[in-house]
Amino acid sequence: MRSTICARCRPLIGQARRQILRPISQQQKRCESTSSTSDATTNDQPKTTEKKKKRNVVFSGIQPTGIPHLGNYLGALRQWKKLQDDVEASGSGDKLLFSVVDLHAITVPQEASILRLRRREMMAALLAIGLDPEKGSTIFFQSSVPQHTELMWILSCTASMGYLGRMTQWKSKLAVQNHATDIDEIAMTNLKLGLFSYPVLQAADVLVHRATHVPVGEDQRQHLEFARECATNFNHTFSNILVPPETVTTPSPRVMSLVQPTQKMSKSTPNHRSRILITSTSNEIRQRIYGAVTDSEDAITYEPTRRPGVSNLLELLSQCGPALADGTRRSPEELGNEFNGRMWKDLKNAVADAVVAELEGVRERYHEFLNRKGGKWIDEIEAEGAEAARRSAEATMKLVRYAVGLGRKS
Ligand code: AQP
Repeated sequence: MRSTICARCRPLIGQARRQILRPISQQQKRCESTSSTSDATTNDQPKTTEKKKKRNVVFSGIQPTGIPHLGNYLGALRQWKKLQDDVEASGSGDKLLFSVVDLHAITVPQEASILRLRRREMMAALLAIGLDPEKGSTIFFQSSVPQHTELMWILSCTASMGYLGRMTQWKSKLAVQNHATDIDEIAMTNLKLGLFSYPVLQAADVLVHRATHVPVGEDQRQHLEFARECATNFNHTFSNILVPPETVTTPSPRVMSLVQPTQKMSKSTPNHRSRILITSTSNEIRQRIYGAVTDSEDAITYEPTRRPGVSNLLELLSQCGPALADGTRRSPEELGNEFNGRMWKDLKNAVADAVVAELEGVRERYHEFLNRKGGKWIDEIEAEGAEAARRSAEATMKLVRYAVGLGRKS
């Protein structure tokens, strides 16, 4: 597979190392000392020596609910690619698992033919941003690895309904107030078991591979805390098998909708003008940025609470604009000061140029990958990833089944 690291991305790699992998290496010692089973290398290979270096295992997922947008890219996918670059450069042998979490997607209604299409599109998108099985990333559909749902069931048998009831995600998907205690009957009827128990499946996704690190957006922190709780409960009840994962939050902020900047940019929001897709053309990107809702004030300032629209543009410029010589980025506050007193069109032009440059080549690679070998290439890549992921998950499940009393020692 050809190299997909564009010249613009290269200076960012060093920065990603500092921002993301520092916490991983700092935490590694702790993982080694607290868990006798966190070594993913030994999950599917015989142990040769106790002193063998423990490998980190990174797991993250994305729902196939549409082509990823700039928020998914800056909040997750770009970090995944940087982790891959770092693992490749350091030769650490850390294991990287990235899943298209299709079982999570069906917690809200999906049309079967569209979901089939979107799963493939998401695979093509992940490859187009530079994830590459030949560089150490295992990419697979969650539904191709039945061990995820098997572990989910086992964890469900000890997961507390009270804890799940306090989770915010199902409430926001049903438009129920976060603080609501007395949820009415209509909301309860609309609340499907799958949506309510979504965090248990998310916990299983991570725990079944004994992931040590999970890069997620801020909004997923609560679910990761729950996953840690599931692991600890299981280990206390049965045997010390599961690894409470560390959360690695991405340095990128939430990217907001371009038409309703108090809402996050989202794949499933009906208004297409609210988002920039990673496959948008340069013209589309420019149109979306020029049409972005700001406010009626003349000055350009960074004030996320009072002025979410202009602040979102300054964040995008900070994230997508060129990195400084030392690899750091100019802060949105600093950019706000620089653009204050200048015209709106100056800021919007600068943001559009930066986003176009950041996504350069992604669209072309996406279409090429989607159609390679008449569409079969994507299936082949997924099949290989799924096989590797099944091996990783089965190694854990053998231990789990035995600990619970469901399987024989092997
Ligand atoms: N607007 C955002 N800004 C920064 N990060 C974001 N993420 C999502 N939206 C933003 C991060 O993308 C990763 C994958 O997300 P997901 O597809 O699994 O679920 P989501 O958070 O529900 O994303 P969407 O785009 O809003 O999808 P729909 O519309 O289907 O619900 C996560 O790490 C997330 O934090």
